[in-house]
Amino acid sequence: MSRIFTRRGFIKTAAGLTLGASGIGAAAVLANRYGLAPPDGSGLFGVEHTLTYASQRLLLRGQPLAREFGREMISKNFPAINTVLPEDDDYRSDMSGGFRKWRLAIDGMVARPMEFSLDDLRRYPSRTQVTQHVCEQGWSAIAEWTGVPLSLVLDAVGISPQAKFVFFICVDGWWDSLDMADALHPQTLLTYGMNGADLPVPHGAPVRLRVERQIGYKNLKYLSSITVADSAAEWGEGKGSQGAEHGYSWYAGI
Ligand SMILES: Nc1nc2c(c(=O)[nH]1)N[C@H]1C(S)=C(S)[C@@H](COP(=O)(O)O)O[C@H]1N2
Ligand SMILES: [Mo]
Repeated sequence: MSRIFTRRGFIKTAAGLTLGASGIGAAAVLANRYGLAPPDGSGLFGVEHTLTYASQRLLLRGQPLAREFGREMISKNFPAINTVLPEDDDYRSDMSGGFRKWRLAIDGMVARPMEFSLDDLRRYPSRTQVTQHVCEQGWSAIAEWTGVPLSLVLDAVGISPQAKFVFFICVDGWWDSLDMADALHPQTLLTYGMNGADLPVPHGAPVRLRVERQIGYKNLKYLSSITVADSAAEWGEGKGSQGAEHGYSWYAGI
């Protein structure tokens, strides 16, 4: 008996020492084992990204909602930044035609790859939410967003149980991804309406992503296709987003 206890004590102490000495490395290993490692979790800022992501994911396990506001809080001036009109010729001609030709393809690890027109998306139950957009460049603004919860569309195409990421590609070449927790979060919308009107072109028409618990740059504008995947390795440098290749954190929770 006592030998077993001693042995347990030894294991505990050893584990404690290891954690003390290289707690950060051990945390990264644990995060990996429990699926809490972000795609940009290696390299110079990898440990920091992993710790942020893993702790946010544990804290937010119950999928709490981001704060919503009353309509009276809607900002009079909501800036439009970066791309405000994609250069793509097809986009521009489609824009003149009221986006009748626009299609959102969803493929990858899904049972039924599909293409959705704007009308197709509008036929799904919609959600409207007044939320605050926070840009990493130091401004924030509140708007009302209307769209179809991404989870409904992912249900329609039937995502594989192995799916880990949802990748988004935009007309202007931006691309990024979400983990399944954010992809299936009830406030994550394929957004076609802003402040009671059609989503304006400078804000990403015809359809943009709203992902309310992450910072501005994750809210992709001008969506053109979506791919469901079980790994980020095949995408660019494997860090999960274009931004992560330029030093922005893949996971940007707020
Ligand atoms: N496709 C695409 N998505 C994008 C951007 C962009 O330039 N292109 N800019 C990002 C950034 S940094 C922010 S803050 C918001 C800006 O959205 P807004 O122009 O509607 O304010 O969109 C994000 N999504
Ligand atoms: Mo931003």
